[in-house]
Order: sequence, then C-alpha cells, then structure tokens
Amino acid sequence: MSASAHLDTFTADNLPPRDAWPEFRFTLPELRYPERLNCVAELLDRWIASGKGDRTCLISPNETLSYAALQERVNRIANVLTRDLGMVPGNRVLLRAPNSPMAAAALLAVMKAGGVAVPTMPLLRAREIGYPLAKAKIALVLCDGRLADDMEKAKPLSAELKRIVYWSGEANGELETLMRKPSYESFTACNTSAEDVCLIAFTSGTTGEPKGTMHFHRDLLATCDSYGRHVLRPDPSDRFIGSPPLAFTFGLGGHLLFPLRVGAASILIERAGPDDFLAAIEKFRATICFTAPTAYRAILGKLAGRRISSLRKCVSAGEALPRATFDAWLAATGIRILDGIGSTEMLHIFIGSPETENRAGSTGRAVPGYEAHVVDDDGNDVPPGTVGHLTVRGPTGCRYLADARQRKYVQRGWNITGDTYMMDSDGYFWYQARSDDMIVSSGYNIAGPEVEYALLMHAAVAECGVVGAPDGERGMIVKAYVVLRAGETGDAAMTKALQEHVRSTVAPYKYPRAIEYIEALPKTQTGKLQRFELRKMAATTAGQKIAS
Ligand code: 3UK
Repeated sequence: MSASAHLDTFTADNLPPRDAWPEFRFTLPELRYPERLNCVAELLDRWIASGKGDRTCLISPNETLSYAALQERVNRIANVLTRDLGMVPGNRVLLRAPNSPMAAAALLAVMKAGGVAVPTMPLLRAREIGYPLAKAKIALVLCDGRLADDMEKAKPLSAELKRIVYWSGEANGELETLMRKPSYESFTACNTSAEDVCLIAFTSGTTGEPKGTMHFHRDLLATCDSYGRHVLRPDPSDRFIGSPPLAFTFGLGGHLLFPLRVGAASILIERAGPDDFLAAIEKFRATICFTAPTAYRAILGKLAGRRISSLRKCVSAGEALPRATFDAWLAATGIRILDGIGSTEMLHIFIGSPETENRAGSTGRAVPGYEAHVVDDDGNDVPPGTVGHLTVRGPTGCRYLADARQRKYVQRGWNITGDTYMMDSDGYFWYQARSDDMIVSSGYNIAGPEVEYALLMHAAVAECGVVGAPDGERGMIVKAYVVLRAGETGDAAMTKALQEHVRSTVAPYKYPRAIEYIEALPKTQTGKLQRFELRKMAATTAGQKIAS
C-alpha cells in the first residue's frame, strides 16, 4: 500500500479494523489501479489533457459547461478551499445543494484537493445535518445559499464546525467572489493514494442512526469500470439524466461518475418530479435516464403527447422493479428497463444485466467484477431456487465510519446486504424482500413485496405497501396500505375486489386480510418505502382494536 496523502488522518484512524473489512476482489484487468490515484484527475483532467476539453460535460436549465469549463470551476474552488479556507488533505467538507453544476463542481473540487466530500440530501433539516457534521468531525461547509436557513440552524449542533461558505449563483456571491482571483484558474490534483478516502456517503437511515460509508478514490472508478463499462455501457455521445440527489450514491454514479468516465454529458435539474423530469428529458434530449421504480410508474401515466424518443437506456434502482412496471414501460417506450441492486455501502450497482440479457422481474446477474451468493443463516450457499440471504464481494465494499454495525454488514469477508433473494440455475437473482420485511403468518413466510406487486397489477391501485400486523390468532396477518388512483373509492367493495385480485394472482394464503386506504406512503428521501413506519402503524391500529 502506498503512503496516504492525508495530513489529517481522521478517516484512516476511523476505518473499521482490518478483520472487519470485506474481502476486496479485483478480478478484471480494468479494476487494477495505480497506487497513486486521484479520481478527479481520471474523471475530468484526463479529457482536457487529451484535447477533448470542448466536449459538453454538464447541462442545466441555467448553463452548459464544457469539460474545460468544469475543470476551471473545479480548480477555482479547489484553490479557495486550500488557500483561503485552510483545507488540508484528509479534511472533511460537508456539501449541501440541489443538483446543479455548481454542486457537482464543489464535490469534485473537494476530492481533487485531497479532501473528503460529505454530500447531504437537500431536504435534510437542521437536526439531520447536525449528525454527519459531528460524526465526521467537519469544520468546513460549502452550501447553496438557498439552503442557508437550515444550515445556520445546524451550526450550533456541532462544536467542530468552523466555517460555512455559501454560493449564490451570482457573480458577487460569497464563494464566487473568492473564486475570482486570476491565479486560481489552475490547480494540480492532490497526489492521493488510490486507498485514500475521498467520499463519506451517509445512508438514508431507514432504521437507527445514519451510517457513514467511506469510499476510496479507486472505488469511484471501480463502479464505472464494473457496472458502467459492462452493464450500462454508455458512450461519449450519451446525455445522462436522473432524479436522485447527488448525495445519494445512486445519483452520484448516474450524474457524475458514469458520464465523466466516458466523456459523456450530464443533465442536472433541481426538481425531478414526474412532470419536470419528463419535460427535461424532452428539452435536453436525454439518452440515459435513471430513477426509482415508483417514478417510472408515475411517469407512465403522463407519457401521452410527450416526445421522449431520445431515450435509449433506462436504469431503475433503490427498490425492486416489479415485472408489471417493466412490462408497461417496455410496451410504452420499447425500452427494457435495467433493474439493478446497489447500496450505499457497495457504492453502486453490483447485480444487474444489460438489456440484451435481462429478464422481467429479475434484478439480473452479478455485475462483472462482483460475486454474489445466496446463503443460509450460517453463511453456507443454498442450492439454486432456494430463498436465502444475499451476500456479495467485489472491488468495492462496506467500510463504516466508526460504527459497530460494520460486523453486521460484513461477515466472513462478504457484504451482507440484508436482502432475501433467490438465485435461479442461470445465475439470475430474484428479489424477495428485505430480510426483516418477511411476514410470518400462521407459519408461512410471506414476502411483502410479492403481495405489493400483485396489488399493483390492479388498475385501481396507484401505490401500496404490505407489512405484517400483529394478530392474536395467526401471529401476524398480511396488511396492505393502499393509495388508490384518483377517482377510486376505498370502500368495502374495493377491499373485496383487491383481495380477490390478489388471491387469483399469487398463492391465496398471501392475500391481505386487512386493507387500509391512505393518501400517501411514508418514504425516505431516496424514495424508498418505509415499511417500518407501516409496521408501526399496523401495530398501533392492532392495539387499538384490542383495546376497544
Ligand atoms: C434495496 C433494491 C431490490 C435493497 C442504491 C443503486 O438503493 C441504494 O442504496 P441504499 O443504501 O439501499 C440499499 C438497499 O436498497 N435495493 C436497492 N436497489 C434494489 N432492492 N431491487 C433493487 N434493484 O434492500 C438494498 O440493500 O439506499 C441503489 C445504486 C446506489 C445505491 N446507493
């Protein structure tokens, strides 16, 4: 291992103990990186050095930046960080902004200068910003001025925080003013080790405190050279667009890593609800789009009259992509959505197949460079066709920042994602549920998502979540929370119709014995259904019933 460039050794000091690391595998030649490596030099500087600086890199409603223009902006911010703000290699810098070219430039600048970027979701409130600030011992923040309110409220929550610098998007903004010095135009990338941490991504914390996952310079390239190169296969003429925030590693990959690795363009929009997203695909002629299954479903209802024929590849991740959504999208657009499972711990997608090989309803096969297995409770492989826990290893993997939960996610050198899967004899993986989302009713194991997919095939259902509700007789019963489409009524007749529909679609014992109609499902900021919230609701109503 070559020497770290970090003068501030905080991340190295807080990596998990070696015996709790996953085993890293570099089975493809393209995954063997030199010992000295700065990912921003590879993702950005390389294009200018090879005479391709004029290519379009970032597109937003306000501005378009070539690779050369982005490099200059990154250099100016890197100079501000190191010369005006006293950042040294290894310092963590918290970043807060909606997706925009400036947000992307700030993130790249921190890493180019040898710092550790800690991006945060724009929707977080003060209390939630306080957590990463304190946990990652952050002294410096770069923030979009529009998010100043909550940022200022978070300030007192961490004793470590020394300085917040805002940008405004105007020439006279605080950061913009600092960036203006003529000599700040160039900046040589910090000569980091391939194994220096450059990113701490916090999990969205569906349960418990968020976990800070630490990633090396080489990890950011490894996801491009595994999933990007072998499954997504973009080319330089592609224009990427997506809805997740840059602070979610699903978004980081799609918005920045994959396009910049191949010299393609990235379209960054601040609001990515279905209407804005569709309008932007149309306006900027996006060719690759990435978002969550719920968004594909929402967009499907709005495709009429839209011209999105520029699209050639669509990626879905975050939650399993139901077969019904895959089929409907294929019928409407002719595109076979690329489902892929990734995690913040693994950085990006590790199971997923190219459109030439993928199968409706399956996540796909292990991404080249990764090995994935389905195992029993003791970690032994189960035969194809058997349900068990998903484990994976490859060039990236879980390294939590000072967190005892490391030994839960990593066991015997394998990353254990917490998902229940079945692998078939062709090596395709079929998602069942989050391991803790399995419903045990009268001794049967029922995967909530399977019941959800059955419900989603009914025309009256817009969205739904299925969990176990405590039941005196059966231990648990299957309970569905359903959001109906506009114009539908959640009455007894509807309940009966939905129950009948499920009974005729999957094994009858899986049908929801209770159905409750709600306005909206509880979701994380990364768009995932919060089944534990539904479980809490189910437990409370069950209690009320007993009490009354
Ligand atoms: C679930 C999926 C079934 C699964 C992510 C792509 O979602 C991402 O990261 P998170 O840390 O959550 C990880 C968990 O989400 N999941 C994700 N994708 C799928 N389940 N099918 C899928 N296709 O429970 C996993 O353990 O928020 C996704 C890239 C980067 C990411 N961080």
